[in-house]
Amino acid sequence: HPEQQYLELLRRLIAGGDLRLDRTGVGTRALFGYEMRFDLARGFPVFTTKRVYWKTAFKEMLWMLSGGRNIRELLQQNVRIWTDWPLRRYREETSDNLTQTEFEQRIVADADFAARWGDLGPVYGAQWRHWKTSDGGEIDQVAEVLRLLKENPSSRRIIWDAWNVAELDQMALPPCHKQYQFFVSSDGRLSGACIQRSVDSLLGLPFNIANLALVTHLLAEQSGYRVGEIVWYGLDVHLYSNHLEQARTQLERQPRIFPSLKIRPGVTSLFDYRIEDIDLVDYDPHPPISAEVAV
Ligand code: DHF
Ligand code: TMP
Repeated sequence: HPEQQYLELLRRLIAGGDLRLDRTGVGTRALFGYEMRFDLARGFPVFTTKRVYWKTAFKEMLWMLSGGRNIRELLQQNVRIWTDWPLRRYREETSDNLTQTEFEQRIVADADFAARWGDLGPVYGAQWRHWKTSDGGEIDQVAEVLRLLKENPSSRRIIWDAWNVAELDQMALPPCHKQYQFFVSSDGRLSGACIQRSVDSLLGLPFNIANLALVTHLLAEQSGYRVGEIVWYGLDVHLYSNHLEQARTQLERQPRIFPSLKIRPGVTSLFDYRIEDIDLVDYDPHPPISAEVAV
């Protein structure tokens, strides 16, 4: 089963990961460099050995594709995975001790408050869609990828990149999944790859794989190709020390058959997709496993 690639990673991290103290102070077991490949014709790679909240992940991907950088648009759809970082900044800079829920409600209710405190800086969406040029213009890298897929599919430059060195210091977190590249094979299949510099193997990674697969499907749909593979490269791939038990639980489980992705036909632009247009059918995972995210 293709999910064994992921379980093998967890096994290696538990058995032989290098123990290192990290930025968050939690501590990780880490290895440097890991590759996984999934043939999208064999099902949609959303892991089954725990429930992955794929709708939350997909909403995050659509938000990035829209150029989003404020958590308000996520919270309006009940997506809370990015709240911790702006909340920490708010608490530090105001010494106001709002609860997470109070902070989130205020972001949704008050547009001015959201503009001041909900902004993550020029993160993924901002770089993908609005990379700033030195002459004051901007580049839509995603539109450029779509153009190349249609006009020059053998190009070796079908890339978008979020690692904007000059703006890293303005971002709530520097990009983790920092570069995407696409490839059209001679039989008309689109493959997508992602390079991820830093990988939370328990929490972030299942979302990152599902989102790489989703965006590859959506690009294929919009440019008239069938889907090929996704290829994922992680560099600092780690397991937080407070995720060890969860990883062991997951390793006791047998992977199940992958679901399939259904995209509503007739959406004419990549940027018009809404979550209602996308569904996963026959997803039958093992129960959820909860874990704390390191901030
Ligand atoms: N920091 C760290 N330390 N790890 C991350 O994975 C991470 N990911 C970020 C931002 N910063 C991060 C953005 N993506 C969750 C999943 C993805 C994500 C952030 C958080 C998460 O907590 N997932 C839980 C709950 C999902 C939910 O509430 O819907 C999960 O069980 O998958
Ligand atoms: P870092 O900036 O110190 O590397 O911390 C970022 C942490 O967030 C790290 O554990 C990787 C994790 N992460 C993911 O795994 N996937 C993601 O999509 C994001 C945003 C973060």
